[in-house]
Amino acid sequence: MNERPGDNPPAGNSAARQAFYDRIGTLSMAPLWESFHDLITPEPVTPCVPALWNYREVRPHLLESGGLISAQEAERRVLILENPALPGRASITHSLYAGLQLVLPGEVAPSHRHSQSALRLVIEGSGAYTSVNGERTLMEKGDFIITPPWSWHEHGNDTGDPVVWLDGLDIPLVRFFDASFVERYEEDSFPETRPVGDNVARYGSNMRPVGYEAVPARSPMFSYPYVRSREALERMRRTEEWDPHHGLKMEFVNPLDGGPAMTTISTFLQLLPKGFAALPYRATDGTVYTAIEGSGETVIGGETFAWSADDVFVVPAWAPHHHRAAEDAVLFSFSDRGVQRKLGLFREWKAEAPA
Ligand code: 1HN
Repeated sequence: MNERPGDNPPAGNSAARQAFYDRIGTLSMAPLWESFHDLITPEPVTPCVPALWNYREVRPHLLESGGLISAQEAERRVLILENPALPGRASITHSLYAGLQLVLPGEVAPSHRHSQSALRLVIEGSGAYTSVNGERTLMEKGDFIITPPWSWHEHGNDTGDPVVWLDGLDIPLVRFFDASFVERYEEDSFPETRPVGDNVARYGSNMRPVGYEAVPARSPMFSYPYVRSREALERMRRTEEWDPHHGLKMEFVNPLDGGPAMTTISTFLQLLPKGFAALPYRATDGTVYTAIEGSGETVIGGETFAWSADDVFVVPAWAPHHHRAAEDAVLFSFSDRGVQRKLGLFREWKAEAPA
C-alpha cells in the first residue's frame, strides 16, 4: 500500500525508513532527524578527556629522541602530546595542538613559515634562541614567545645544554578551515635584521614608536619574558584579592589593542598561593596548563591530577575543575577562548562560595 502525503506515517517503521535512507544515501543525502539530538546538545559534549604528562616521566623519552633524529632532519624534533581520546589527530583539545620540542647544543631547527600560529613556553635550558622574521629572542625558563602566522622562524641552541619547550599551535583549527600553507626558507637561517629583543624594547614598555602603524590582528610583541610577568603577579598579590576560582590570573595581551596576544590562542598566567583551594569552574574552552613553579593538584570532572613544575595537563571543554596549591604555584595556560569570544560562543560557569 502506498503512503500518500498527508497521511500520518507509521512511527518506528524501521525497515522502510532504512531502505529510504539507503536510497537517499546514494544521492549524498541523509535524514537530519536521526542525528538531530547529537548535533545540538543541551550542553557541550567533547570527545576529549582530561590527561596529565609528568615531565620527569616524559623527559627521558624526549632526550632519547635526540639520539634518533637531528633537529635538522626532523625539521622540528617534537613529541606531540595527544589527547588520549584523539590518537593520531595531533590534538590536545579539539582545536589546539601541544608538543614538547627538544633542541640539542649546536643544533638549528631550520627556518620556515606557515599559516599556523605557535606559542613557546620555555621549560628547560637557558640562552637558546628562537628567531621571528630575523629577530632573535633568547629563551629563559617560563618565557612565553609567539610565532605569528606566516612569519619566518627558526630555533637554535648555542649553549652547552639541551633546551626544551612546550609548543602550542592552532593546527586543528587551521585544519578545520582547510587553510594551511607552509614554505621552507632556501637556507637554514633567515638573515638577522634586528637586534636581540628589539620587540620588547620597542613595544614592551607601554609605548610605541611615533608613526608606528599597527598591523591588524597582530601583536608587535612576540616575547613575554617570565621575569616581567612573574614580577607583575608578585607585586599584585600584595594588594589584589584572590579570585576564588582562579587565584590571581592574568591574560597576555597585544599592547596595541588590549586584545589577546594571539588571535587564535588565548594565553594566561596565574598565581596560586600556598594552601589555596579554588572553587569549581567550567568554561567552553578546553585548556592546556603547564606548571612553571610549585606544585598542587587539579580535580577535573572528579578525577584528581597531581602536578608539579614542568608538568602539562589538559582540561576538556566544559569539564568542572578546581585547582589546589600545595605551595606557591604558577600556571601558564592556553585555549581557544579568544576565538570563541569573537564568534559569540564562549560561556563559563562558576561555583558559588558555600554559605
Ligand atoms: C612548527 O613549525 C614548530 O616552528 C613546532 O617550532 C611544532 C608542529 C606542527 C607543525 C609545525 C616550530 C610544529 C610546527
